[in-house]
Amino acid sequence: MKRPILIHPDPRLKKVVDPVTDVTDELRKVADDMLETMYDAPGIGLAGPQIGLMSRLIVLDCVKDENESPRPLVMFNPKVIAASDEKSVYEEGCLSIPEQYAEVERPAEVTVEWMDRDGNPQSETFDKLWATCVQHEIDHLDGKLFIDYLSPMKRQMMTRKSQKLKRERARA
Ligand code: K1U
Ligand code: ZN
Repeated sequence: MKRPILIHPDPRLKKVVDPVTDVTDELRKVADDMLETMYDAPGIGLAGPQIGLMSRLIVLDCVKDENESPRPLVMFNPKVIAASDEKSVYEEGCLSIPEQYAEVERPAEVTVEWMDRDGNPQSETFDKLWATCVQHEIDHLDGKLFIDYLSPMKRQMMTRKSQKLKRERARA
């Protein structure tokens, strides 16, 4: 089932959300709904708070090539345990700030630990778009948006545009 995506500004997108203590069937169903919502959007990642779930759950799949098999990842309590000194810059977007993009600099490689959908611990080192996306999604769990890396003026401009779009969508 697809879930509605919250649009910035929304107080739920600014909260640090709670760890998951138990991977229940209910949470597995939410993760499946999040993947469906992400693929439909379309997007390459989605975090719990974006659908109003105030728990540390993210999903991502950065395979863009249609000839490659999809690689949906479900991460409960994801945590960056190591980050490279080397940085990379990507033009980021956010499904909660539609139609707006900006370059953000982040560590080029990160090692992430998480719990998978069976409750088993996992870890992997990500690079390129995967590294950017997993950091963007973990930021959502800490109430941080990609516009928080920009100048106050750019952030305000993008917030105003998003507010306008949100109002228009509510009226439609
Ligand atoms: O968290 C989100 O809001 C999802 C966001 C993730 C993201 C994008 C770019 C850099 C870092 C993180 C998106 O998926 S925005 C949409 C998007 O980037 C995209 C859409 C279709 C095809 C490919 C990418
Ligand atoms: Zn986002």
